[in-house]
Amino acid sequence: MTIASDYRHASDYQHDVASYWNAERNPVNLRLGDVSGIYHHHYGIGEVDRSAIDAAGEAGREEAVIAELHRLENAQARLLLDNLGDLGAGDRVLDAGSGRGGTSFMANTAFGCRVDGVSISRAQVDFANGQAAERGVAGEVRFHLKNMLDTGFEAGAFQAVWNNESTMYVVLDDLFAAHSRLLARGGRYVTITGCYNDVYGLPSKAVSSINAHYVCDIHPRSGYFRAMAANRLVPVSVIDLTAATIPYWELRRTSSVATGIEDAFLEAYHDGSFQYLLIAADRV
Ligand code: SAH
Ligand code: GPP
Ligand code: MG
Repeated sequence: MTIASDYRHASDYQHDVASYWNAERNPVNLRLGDVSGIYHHHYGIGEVDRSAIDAAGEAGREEAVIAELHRLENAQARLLLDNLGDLGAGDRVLDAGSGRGGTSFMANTAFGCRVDGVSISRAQVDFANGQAAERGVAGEVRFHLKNMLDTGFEAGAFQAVWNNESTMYVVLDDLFAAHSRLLARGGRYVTITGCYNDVYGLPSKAVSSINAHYVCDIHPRSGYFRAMAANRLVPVSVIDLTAATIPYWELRRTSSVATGIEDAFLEAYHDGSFQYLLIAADRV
């Protein structure tokens, strides 16, 4: 498969991002997904439940840690969904940068709504559509190989749009212009994202290592609010999840599925150069 034939209008950078995700098979994502059949590419929030890990004993520790990391990643997606507002079976929602589809399936289960997910990676789109068929929801949850900056979907067609850890791959002004066009008036936008802290200054060494690791470009916190204001998106809640995500990283750091990026996240969160935020906004 050539990425270029899939993706004629992508920039060279977007080809690199697609290559990363087409090749990605990290146990930290696949083994966690295997726990319940919901596959995520985002991090976790909440306190670690030590009781399940301790009860498992030495022989069961590895599996118990993996199940616990998965539970914390599910909790992250649950919080995002809780901020989408009242949605029902008649609504249509967009998962922008949908990965292997985990948050999309959770949204469909929670609200009965129709979900469109878009990813720049052919392998991810195929994986997620396979999951939709297996789960018997292919008529309601569909994944598309599309650039989230240029989906071609009809203007105003979506009651809600979210980015779960996918804003750091695009220019925010372009992203929010696209979302503003797709959202119905009164619709809701939610992102959970890592951003660098304007008070620290520019990206720290640890933030720069995270960028290099994932081929992404973490934005400053202020960039979100500026680009939202310019695109008819009015913040209704902002939650600093930094303290809530640290236990996930501490547990992951000592687990069998650590990838080596854990210390950069912990350093960046502890030195104040980086923050994990949820931002919800209304399309006015
Ligand atoms: N939201 C998912 C996946 C996050 S990983 C989850 O929470 O599990 C980041 C995702 O952004 C990947 O699926 C990647 O393919 C996607 N992505 C990056 N740039 C993109 C673009 N320009 N258009 C669409 N998807 C993009
Ligand atoms: C995806 O998670 C990582 C990102 C979308 C990019 C960086 C996110 C920030 C908040 C900065 P993953 O689950 O694929 O990563 P890993 O393989 O490390 O678990
Ligand atoms: Mg992961």
